[in-house]
Amino acid sequence: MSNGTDLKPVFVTQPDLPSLDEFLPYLERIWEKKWLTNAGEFHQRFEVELAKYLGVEQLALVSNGTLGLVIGLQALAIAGEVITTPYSFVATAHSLLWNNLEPVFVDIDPATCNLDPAKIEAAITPRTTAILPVHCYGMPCDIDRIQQIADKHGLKVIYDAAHAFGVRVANSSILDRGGLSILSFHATKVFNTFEGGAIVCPDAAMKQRIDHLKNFGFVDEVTVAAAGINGKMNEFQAGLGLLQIERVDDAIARRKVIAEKYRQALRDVRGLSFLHAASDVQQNYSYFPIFIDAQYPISRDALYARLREQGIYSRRYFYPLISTMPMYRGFPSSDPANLPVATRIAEQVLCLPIYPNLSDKDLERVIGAIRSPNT
Ligand code: T4K
Repeated sequence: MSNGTDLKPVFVTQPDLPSLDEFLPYLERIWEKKWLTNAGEFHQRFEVELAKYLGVEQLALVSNGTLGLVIGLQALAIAGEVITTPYSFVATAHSLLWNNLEPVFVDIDPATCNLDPAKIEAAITPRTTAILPVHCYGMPCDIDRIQQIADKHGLKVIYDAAHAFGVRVANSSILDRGGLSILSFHATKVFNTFEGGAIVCPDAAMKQRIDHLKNFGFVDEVTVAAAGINGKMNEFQAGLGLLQIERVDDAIARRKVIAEKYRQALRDVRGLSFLHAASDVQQNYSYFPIFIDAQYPISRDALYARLREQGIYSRRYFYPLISTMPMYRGFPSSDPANLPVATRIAEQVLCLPIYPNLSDKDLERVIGAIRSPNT
């Protein structure tokens, strides 16, 4: 990609991968056994080892996070209206449309960029059956308050935890809260298997239901229990996943160094602000969003363009808001007057490059470009 400079492009993220030498034995084993997918040996091992790593009881691997959401909603038999956030990647709301469900958008809390629990109850109607919150940027939602509201109104909770790999609060995983949590292992995520994902389940019965749903509904060779889909993870992905478990702690540690460097170097810049995690949150540093207000010398979009000219490809996650997209803007809850915080934050956010291989030199270059946007 040409960026008008001789410098190597710096993307918002870059996948963390083992060496080819490390992956070769996995490939050789797949070629030798000729068992490529459908609950192969790597798939079985990866499910067990990943659950252990994450500190959860049960999980079902899936081919990507989006299908994880679609299948999770089916597994919980969600119907009617679902309360969710407009401030996310489109897959969150798309999973509702793929299940013929109506999204009801509720505004976010500016301190976390997650669903604002104080605004959820006003959006509940007799047709509401579930809440689909997102742990945006891996910042934990207010899980306890959301659960209280859900219990009071008899609603299910399904977390989009695509950004929340390994996130813990008070030393306990956030992934086994609510009914189900869906992870993404897409190339751009903290933990990647090229494409991939997992559904964290509360018990073996739910895992079995999901295992059927992700395999066309097959219970055995001749019994199809549900109109399932093909959401299976293959052996290539699972083998890579096994290897990635060994690497992810180091990857998160390097991300933490980068995040702290950004905070340190940018904290005195007028017009910039950051999110702050509570002290008991063990973060994964999956994204580094900054928020740009009128006190910064140039607008958010001007900074985005200025960085691109210098080969720095930051991203405006999550602009535009899902509720403004053509397939969503007709829903009553999509009215911007209903979503003032999300509307403002979407205009202010810029996610900076953060990934283990980001060199100190490139990091300094990004920091310099933000500190002096007019040079
Ligand atoms: N829920 C939430 C909250 C999500 O954020 C996502 C996905 C999902 C659900 C769905 O999960 P999956 O079905 O994807 O498992 C990216 C990702 O494609 C998407 O997975 C992710 N969220 C979203 C936040 O970001 P794009 O359209 O921004 O990706 P793209 O291709 O522009 O990549 C961004 C940058 O990453 C590139 O500029 C360069 C770098 N990159 C990307 C790829 C694909 C690489 O260096 N190598 C690569 O292979 O959506």
